[in-house]
Amino acid sequence: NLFEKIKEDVLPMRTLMSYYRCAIMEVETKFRVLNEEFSIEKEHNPIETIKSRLKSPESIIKKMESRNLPLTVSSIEENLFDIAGIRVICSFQNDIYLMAKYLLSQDDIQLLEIKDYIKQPKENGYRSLHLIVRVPIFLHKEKREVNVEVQFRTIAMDSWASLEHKIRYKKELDPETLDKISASLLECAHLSAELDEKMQNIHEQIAIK
Ligand code: 0O2
Repeated sequence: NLFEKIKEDVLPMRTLMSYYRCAIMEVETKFRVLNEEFSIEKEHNPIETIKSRLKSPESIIKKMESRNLPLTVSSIEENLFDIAGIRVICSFQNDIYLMAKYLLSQDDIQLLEIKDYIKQPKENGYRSLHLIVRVPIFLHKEKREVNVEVQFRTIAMDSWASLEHKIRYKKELDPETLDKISASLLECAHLSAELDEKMQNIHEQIAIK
């Protein structure tokens, strides 16, 4: 059991992971509610899919070790902000900002950090809107605030990121091939940004007011 590497009883770590699972449920529900409301009021589903993931014990330990942080439950809780991750795949780019705005306007949500890789894409072409939020979970004896990372992407941004992610872990590629692939990926990122913009424009033209 990997959790045994953590210098405490295994139970506190299991409990912490369970808090993150609960926080994922809370935030997912918030998005489902918003999508439901929009589908009735605006006849439009801003959210295509919601994908959630809990960071694996292997990745938690790897990240803590790479940062030379102590492997304790409290240090994990204080230093890692992406243990609970939610990816919201939106139909259009405007929906991303709308969903982010409505999430952040809820009075139980606290914003810790925002990274807008749509307005300022990463050098490799990566686009996405990242938020770190704190959300309360209600347990039988207490209320706990839990950190959740939310990544908003369009379908085009998401398929680009999945492909790039796969390539990043292909260690057997030689540097020359990797350079060519990276250049080609960057071109794809530009094309996908153009596609998102054009689709957004068409949607605005046909939108039911
Ligand atoms: P996984 O497996 O998705 O969890 P940090 O999270 O603190 O280590 P940073 O750079 O401060 O790193 O966070 P940032 O920029 O918010 O990015 C974190 C997550 O965004 C990554 O998590 C990816 O999910 C995604 N991401 C960021 N940049 C890229 C990119 O260039 N390509 C792809 N495909 N995804 C990216 P993890 O932990 O790397 O991976």
